[in-house]
Amino acid sequence: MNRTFFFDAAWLPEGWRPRVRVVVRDGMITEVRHGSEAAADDARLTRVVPGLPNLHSHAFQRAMAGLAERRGPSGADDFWSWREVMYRFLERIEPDDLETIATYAYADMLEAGFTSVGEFHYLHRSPQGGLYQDPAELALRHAAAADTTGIGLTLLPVFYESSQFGGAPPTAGQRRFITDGAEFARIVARVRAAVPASGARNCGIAPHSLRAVTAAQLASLLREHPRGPVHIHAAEQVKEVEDCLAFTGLRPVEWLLAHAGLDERWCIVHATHLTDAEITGLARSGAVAGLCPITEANLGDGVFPAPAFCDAQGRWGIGTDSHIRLDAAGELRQLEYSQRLVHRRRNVLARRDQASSGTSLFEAALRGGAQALALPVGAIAAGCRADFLELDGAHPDLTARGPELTLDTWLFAVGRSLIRQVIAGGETVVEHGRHRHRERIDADYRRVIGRLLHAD
Ligand code: NGQ
Ligand code: ZN
Repeated sequence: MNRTFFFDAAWLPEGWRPRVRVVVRDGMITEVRHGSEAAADDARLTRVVPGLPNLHSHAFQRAMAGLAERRGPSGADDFWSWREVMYRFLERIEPDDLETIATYAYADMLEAGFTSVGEFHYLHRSPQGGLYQDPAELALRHAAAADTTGIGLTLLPVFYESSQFGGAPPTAGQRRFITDGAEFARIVARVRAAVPASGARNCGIAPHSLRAVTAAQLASLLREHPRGPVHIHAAEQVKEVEDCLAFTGLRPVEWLLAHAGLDERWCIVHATHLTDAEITGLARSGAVAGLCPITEANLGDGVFPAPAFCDAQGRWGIGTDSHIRLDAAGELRQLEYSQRLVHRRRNVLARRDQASSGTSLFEAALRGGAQALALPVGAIAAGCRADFLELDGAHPDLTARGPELTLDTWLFAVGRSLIRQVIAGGETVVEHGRHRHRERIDADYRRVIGRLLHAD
C-alpha cells in the first residue's frame, strides 16, 4: 500500500525539521523531505517521532499484571516468589487464550508508543506437557497477534532445559518450556518458514539464561544458528550472580564475555548487576543491554549502572518484559528517575552534546532497540519501516513549546496520553489514542480472562 504523509514537524536523524513530507510504499519509507508543501491527499499529522522498538516481551504475562501485588504469607516477597505466581498463572493457557492475550498486549503496546516487539517466547508445550502437532503452535500465535494489531515482530523462540546451573532437571512448573535440541531446531525452522523475514518480521534465538541452558548446549545452539539475534537473560538477580559464581567461578556477564563471543547479535536482557570490568567489556562487545526499567522496579531487581555504561559508549534499548505497565515514555522516565534517586543528581543520562534528557534517552533506545530486533526501524528515514507516533501538537502543554521540547514534555510531563495517532508499517493503527480494533480485542480478552481467572 502506498501513502504520503505531511508532518508539521518531525524528528529526523538530523534533528527536528519543519514541514516534513514522507512517501511510504508497502509499509516502508521511500522518501523524506523537509521544508516541503503538503499535497492534497497527504495524511497530515502534527509532531511526529519514530515508534519505539520494544526489545523484550513475554506477552502472556500481560494477563497477570496487577495479580502479584499482594503480600504473601511469609512477607518475604521477592522475584522468586513472583515467579511461582507466574508459573501457576501460565498452567492453563491454551493456544487460543495465548493469541487473545498477545493481541491485547500488542494493541496496548501500540497505544503506548511501541511499534515493534521482540517476543522472548518460551511457552512451547501444552498444559499436559506434550508438544503440539505443530511444534511452533504457540510461537506462531504471536505472529498472528502481530498481524491482527500491526506491530512489527522479531520472534525469539527460547531454549530451556534446566532449573539451575549445572543442568539440574527442570521443575514441574517449568514443563511447558522444555525442548531437546532437535525439537528446538524444528520450532525455529517452522517459525522461519511460516514468518519469512521482511521489514517487519525477523526470527532469532533465545537461550533463556545461564541457569536454564548448559554451556555445552549454548555452544551447540550458537553453532547451529550462526546468524540473527541472540537474546539471553543475565545478571538480573543477586542470587543468580552468586549461583553463577559458585558454579563457574565467573559472574554471568563475565562468563558470557569469556565464553559466548558477545557481539552485535546479542541482547543481554537486564544486565543489572555488573562490575566495572563487566561494564566496559559489555560496552566494547557491541551487544545491547536490554533494560526493562518498569518491570525491574516492580520485581525489585536492582538499578542498572547506566552512567558508567553510557560513558563507555554501551548500547541499550527498552523492553517491557512482564508488561506490568505499558508506556514507552514511562520506561525512559523510570530509567532516568532511578538514576536520579541513586546519584542524587538531575539529567543524569543527558549527553554532553545533547542537553535534553528526553532526546538523549529516546535516541539511545531507538538505536539499541533496532539493533536488538535486527529490523529496519527506529528512524524516520528512507529504507526504514514507516513507524510513526503523532504526539498531539495541539496539547496545551505543547502549543507554546518549540519542537525541541517535545520529547522532554512527553517523557517527563504528560506521558502516554500525549500519543494521538500511531502509524505502523504505514497503516494508521491507533487513532485518538485507541487501537482501531480495540472494541473487538477487549471483548475477546474479557471472555478469555474471565475463564482463566475463575475456572475453579
Ligand atoms: C521470565 N522473567 O522468563 O519470564 C523471567 C522469569 C526466570 C524475568 N526474569 C523466569 N523478569 O528468570 O527464571
Ligand atoms: Zn524476560
